[in-house]
Parts: sequence; C-alpha cells; structure tokens
Amino acid sequence: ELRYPARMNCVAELVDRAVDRGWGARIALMSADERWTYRELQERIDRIAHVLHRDLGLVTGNRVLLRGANCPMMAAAILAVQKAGLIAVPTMPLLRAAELSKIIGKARVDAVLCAGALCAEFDALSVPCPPLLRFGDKESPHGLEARMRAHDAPFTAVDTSADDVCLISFTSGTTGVPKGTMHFHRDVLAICDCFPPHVLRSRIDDVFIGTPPLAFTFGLGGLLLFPLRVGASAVLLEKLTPESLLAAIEQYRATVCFTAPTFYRQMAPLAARFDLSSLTRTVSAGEALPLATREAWRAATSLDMIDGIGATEILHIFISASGPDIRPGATGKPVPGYRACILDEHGIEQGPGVIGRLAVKGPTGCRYLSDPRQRDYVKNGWNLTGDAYEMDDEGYFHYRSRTDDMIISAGYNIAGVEVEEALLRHPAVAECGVVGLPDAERGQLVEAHVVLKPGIEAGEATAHELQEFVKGQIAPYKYPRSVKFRDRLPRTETGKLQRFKLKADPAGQE
Ligand code: 3UK
Repeated sequence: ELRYPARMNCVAELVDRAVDRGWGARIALMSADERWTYRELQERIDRIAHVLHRDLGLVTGNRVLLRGANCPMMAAAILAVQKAGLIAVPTMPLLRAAELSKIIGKARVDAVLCAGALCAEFDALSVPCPPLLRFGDKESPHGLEARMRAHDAPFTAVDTSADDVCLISFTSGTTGVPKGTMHFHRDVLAICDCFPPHVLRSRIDDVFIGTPPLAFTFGLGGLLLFPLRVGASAVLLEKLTPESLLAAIEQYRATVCFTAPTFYRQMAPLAARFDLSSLTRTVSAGEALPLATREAWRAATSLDMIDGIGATEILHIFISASGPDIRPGATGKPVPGYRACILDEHGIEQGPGVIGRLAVKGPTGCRYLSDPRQRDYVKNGWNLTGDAYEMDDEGYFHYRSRTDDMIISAGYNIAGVEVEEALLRHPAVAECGVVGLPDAERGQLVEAHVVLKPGIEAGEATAHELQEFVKGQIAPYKYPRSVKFRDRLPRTETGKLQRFKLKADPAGQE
C-alpha cells in the first residue's frame, strides 16, 4: 500500500527532492533548443511560482489554465502552478475557442498561461477570461520570461495537504460537454509509484520520449512525472510525425517511448532506416492495440509492446503487462495497487469468460468537477469505465469495445455530439448524426451522416465544404473524414437518434 505524509506538495517531492538527492546536475528536460538540468528546472519553476504569487496575486486554490505544445517551459509552468499551491488546468494545444470557452466557464479559471503561438484562439471566446500571460518569447518585454527575470529567490513549496486538488484534467466525455477530472497531490505521486516501478521498470538512466500532449494525462505522466520520479530525462518535442519521432529516438538515444497504436503502426515500416538500439520499452495506450500492430512492431524492432489501458478519470494506466507477463491479445492484469473486475448491467461481478463493463479501484479515481455524471462513473467505490472487457481464467483482461458511442480516432476522444453541434451551424445542414466507423489505421473514423436542407445538392463539393466548416469551429482532428448524405436519420419514437443504426447501415439503405 502507498503511504504519503498527510501534508505534502507533489512538486517538492518530484523536483526539490531530486535536487536534494544529488541529481541536480543530471539532465531533466530536453527539446530541440533546450537542455535543462534538475537544478535549472527547479530554478525556473521557482521563478514562475513567484510570478504567480507576487505579480498575479494568486492564492492557494486558485485555478490556472495552461496552454502550450510539449516543451520544457510548458512543463515548468504546470509544475510551478502546483508548487505554488494552485490548481493546474492544462488544455490540449489543438482546442478551438468553442471548447476553450466551455472549459473556462466550467473551471472558472483565475489566470491563464499560454504559449505565444496559441494565444489567438482566446480572441474568439464566448465567455469572460482573465488576461493572458504569454510564454515562449524570451525577447518580449511583457511575457512570462521577462517577469521571471525579476525573481531569483528560491520558492518554498506551498504546504499543501496530500489531498488538496492540484490538477483538473478535461476529457471530452460522451455528450460533448467536457468533464473536468480532479486529482490530488498524492494522486500525482501514486501514479509514479504504480505503473513505472512495477510494469515499466523505469530507471535513473532512462530517456523518455513520445507524442502525447502534457495536457493529456497519458503525456503528463509518461513524459514528465515518471521520469522526474526516478531522476531520468525526458525529451519534449512538438509536432512529431512517425518519421520525426523515429529520428528523435535515434538522436536522443531514447530508451522509453510513449505513443498511441496508430503511431506505432506508421512507424513500424520505417523503423529499419533508423538506429533504434537504445530503445528498450515502448508503451501503447489511448485505444485498443490490435494484434497486427503488436506483431508488426515486434518484427520491426524486436520489442514486445507494453499495452496499457488508462483513463483521465483514473489519471494513468491501471491495467497493463510487460516482458514475460505479456499475453498478446490481452491488455494485461491490474497494475499493482489497482484492482479490476467485470460487472454486468446490475453491477454484479462476473467470472471469467463474460463480457461486461470494466470496473477499477485503486489509489487514484474519478472525481468530476461539479458534474452529475459522477454518480454514473463511481458506484460502491468502483470506477466504471466506458469499456466492455472480458477476463480470462488467468486473470488477464481483454478489450472488447466501448460501451458508449465515444469515437476514439488516432488516440483522440471525440464526442459525436460535439461534431454534430458544429455541423448543424452550417446553413445547408438540416440534420446530422456522427458516429465512429472501424478503421484499420485510426482505430475509428469520424463519419457524419447528413440530411441537407431542400434544394441543396449532395456531392463532393458540399461534403468538402462541411469538412472545412467543422475544422474552422472545433479542433481540426474532430472533423468528419467521411460524409454520407441521407434523406432522413433513424430515430426512436421519442425522437432520439439511433446511432447504432448509422453504424450498421453506413450507406443509408435501411
Ligand atoms: C480507451 C484503451 C483499449 C478506453 C489514457 C493512458 O486514454 C486515456 O485516457 P482517456 O480519458 O480515454 C480513456 C479510454 O480510452 N483506452 C485507453 N487505453 C486503451 N482501450 N486499450 C487500451 N490500451 O476506452 C478508455 O476508457 O482519453 C491512457 C494513460 C492516461 C490516459 N488518460
């Protein structure tokens, strides 16, 4: 069982402790143009924490929205917010004004730290927002870096309770209204003390690399918290492609890689062109790992993929396996510290061989920020995921499907309703339904079924116009890659859209 002091600050434990243990001169974070030791990371965190307290006047419990691509400054900003006793609200770099407005409205943020390149989206918000403090431009006289120069004293971590909230991570949820999940200082350490030592076996000489944004808890853990916990190094790069990630693994001699199945699928055929001899562990999460992808990756690299299922609600990976414990086709067993079981629709625990809802219990768990959906997610202390799983005789858990209609495409969660909302704002659209279609490359593909207003011609040109229209309103990765036109949509007597019929009859021939 994990035990932490009743009062503690996770950043003091992760960064100040690392320096105290003599790791100060070790490399903590790297990017294309930065290379920070643990001592330098600590110093930058302390300067930002002073700016937050003294310049912005923030007090314990205030919430700070953060927006930036993966880079050392984004990492330092998140950690500074937590060290200052504030609550970090990191947001995905690709989010557009419509989604940011919902998050700002829900989280009632008191300050915003934003990478200069991503500030423009704030001009189009539909809710009031505190003034932005920009980072990333060292020359700017008004930016965060300029303010940091005025504060060179060490910053003593705010004496927080182990169960004070330090992170609100948003997940798009099934209805399109984003859900904020709250996590405590002790949760941050708990995820570092479960999957990394027991499954990943992370070590001080590891070099971590990968694609998930720090605003996604998969990336926050894998590319920042886990390496810091053991004195290892992390490489934080933005706009990675399968090819540039392979090149970076070679360049930085990375040992541990975190990314989604679609990336591994695209990297496998290119792997032979790179020296990947440094790589010893590769972790796949975000969506189901197809057997074919595991095999292609093994053929290309001789590495046995570590598959792991995690969720924003649980903070990180809770079922996984590595080395000789891997059973191809299964996600794995509960990570030490967690328990998992399969429940039927009445919440009764099922034995091996029965497909049901995957439930999990452990040191971390779901606490939605003022959201009635909390009642549905946590029952009798079990966190009910949206996944249908099956357990085998050996206690291995096998993924079957999502229990709801969330579309998971290329590792991103996309709520169909949110795409529908965007489409319905177009003057040519009468009705629409958006579903996920199985797709070999992306896991699922966003497909829109559209009923046009009278007199409007269905065809390539209209489909393309609708796709561009969606890209202009919400994060571009959510746009429907397939658009089908129908005369009408299948609905129940009460007027509810029957999504399963859209999936079963993609051509609209019903
Ligand atoms: C699906 C998987 C099968 C599954 C996440 C690692 O993905 C993460 O969090 P999200 O909140 O989505 C959670 C949902 O994604 N999923 C994730 N991993 C797997 N399905 N096999 C997998 N290996 O439906 C789950 O309920 O976006 C992943 C660490 C932290 C995370 N937040």
